[in-house]
Parts: sequence; C-alpha cells; structure tokens
Amino acid sequence: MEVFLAQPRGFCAGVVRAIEIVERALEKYGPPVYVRHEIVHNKYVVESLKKKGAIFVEDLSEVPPKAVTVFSAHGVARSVEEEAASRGLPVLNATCPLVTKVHNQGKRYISKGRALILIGHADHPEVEGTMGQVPGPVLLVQSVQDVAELTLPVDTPVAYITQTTLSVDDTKDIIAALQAKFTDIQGPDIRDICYATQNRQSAVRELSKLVDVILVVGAANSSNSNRLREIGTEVGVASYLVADGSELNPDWLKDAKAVGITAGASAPEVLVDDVIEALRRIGPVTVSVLPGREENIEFRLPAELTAG
Ligand code: 0JX
Ligand code: SF4
Repeated sequence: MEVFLAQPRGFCAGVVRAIEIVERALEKYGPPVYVRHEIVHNKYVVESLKKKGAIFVEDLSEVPPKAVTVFSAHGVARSVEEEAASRGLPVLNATCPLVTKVHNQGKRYISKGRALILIGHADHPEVEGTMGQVPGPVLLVQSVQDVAELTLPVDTPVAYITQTTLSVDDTKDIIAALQAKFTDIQGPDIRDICYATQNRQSAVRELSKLVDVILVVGAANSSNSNRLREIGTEVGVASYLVADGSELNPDWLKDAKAVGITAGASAPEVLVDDVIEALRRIGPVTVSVLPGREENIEFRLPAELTAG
C-alpha cells in the first residue's frame, strides 16, 4: 500500500502557542494550572497536559481562588474575562491571535453602526466566544438557507465576520448569498478563515487526486478536522476521521492501493505516526510526503511567560 501524507497537515501556529502557554505556565508557576475548556480539541494533547499537572474545567466556578487560569485557543466571551477579573484570577489568554483579530473586526463593525452577522457553527466555543466579545447583537448564520431566513430589511447596513475554521467553499456560498441579499454590506470575504484552515483544505484536495481512501487524524469535536473529512467525501474519496491508529477499520482499506493521511490543526504528528503504524500492521506500506505550501508563521507568547 502506498501512503501519501498531505502537506501542510497538523499543528498550526495558534495550537503550538496555546500548548506552549500551558507548558510554560506549569514550569513557571508549578502545577496545578487550570485550563478553561480543552486547550485545543484533542484528547491526546489534553491527557499529556493533565499528566504534567493541568486541570481542565468547563466553567470558571470550578477554578479555586488565585489559581493560574488559561483560556483555550478558541477564545472566550467578555463575560468570562470579566468573571475571571472580578475573582482576581491570574489569567493567561491562549486565544489564537487570529481569533482575536475576528473579535476586533466585529467590534469595529458594530462601532460603525452596522448590524453584525457571524458565519459559523452554533454551540462551537469559538462562536460562543466571538458572539460574547462584540458589544451588541450578533446574527448567526450557518447556511445559505439561514441567509434566506434573515428578516433584517435589505437596506440595513450590515457586516459579516466568520469563524476561523470553516469550509472555504461553503463560506463563499454563504457570503455570496449575503451580498446578493443586502445592499450595504461589508466583510473580509473569506480572509477570516485562517491561513492554516485554508492551507489544510487545499492540501487535502491535492491529496484526494492521488488516493482511494483519506484518513483525517483529528478529534470528533474539532471543527477544522471535520471540514477536512467533508472535503474528501465531497470530491468522491471515502474519507474517515480517526483520533488515532486504534480507530482504523481494516474494512475501509480492502480495495485501497493508495491511502492519504492528513491531520487537523489540533492533531499532533505522533498520532499521524500511530495511524501509519496501524496501517503497517495490516500490510507493507511505503510513505511519501506530498509537496505543499510551506508555513512559517509563529505567534508570540504572552510577555509574562517569556520574561526572566
Ligand atoms: O474545533 P476547532 O477546529 O475550532 O478547534 P481545534 O480542533 O482545537 O483546532 C485548533 C484551535 C482552532 C481555533 O481556531
Ligand atoms: Fe489560530 Fe487558525 Fe490555528 Fe485556529 S486553526 S488556532 S485560528 S491558526
């Protein structure tokens, strides 16, 4: 069996930074360090950090007084920031700078008096955070159908922003529907979908041209990983999301000569290796890495973790 690895795949700059914030906080302040929500949507990452002394909670009420607290890469609502401040919790904010950029765009549009539309998935923590960061009502749309159902007068000055981990193609359709509906509309086009999401989606399209089956390494609750699997399926290649090698089903590979592997932005390379090992247990494999766009983006850590 030939195995092709998509390039780029796996960790993005925001995930590297978020994990490093927890690790450095553990080193600097000592365990435990509390993390609100999974730092990134990956059980392996979360379990590794738990072993080093991180404690993961969903609500700040679970954090004891004075405990060092980290906000996850997905961002939080202002109400969460305010609760932490009112309790005097020392906070390290691991929100990806590209998510913060979307928050700031939303605030700017609202300050200019525009009605704000967020393209994103309900109940996703990034969407909850973004909706809770902008000082005003936000209309959430998830589909072209949702756009048709918006009841705002069509000449209302509107603006849109997007979740960072959406499908580029679906988002283009939703933006086109918004532009067709509203006469005074502003927005960043698809630029809010972050570089890592866009690059991984392009790479899985290239991968799909060469393979019979695609395995996406990523967690079931990882939005960007799910989008990669969807793209594989949409272009007609059987595609499966696997957390690690143990989830590989040999039946998927019965007629496959070439298997493609990619990984979501929150999935560490060690899990890609684990999937390759699982393939080797089925039969001999040769592994090649496809050429692809190079990424050299790095985000700075919070100053309190780099000084001294
Ligand atoms: O579910 P998402 O894709 O938003 O998050 P995940 O899987 O943790 O990926 C890294 C964090 C991305 C934030 O934009
Ligand atoms: Fe940041 Fe994009 Fe990574 Fe999310 S997927 S953490 S927005 S770089």
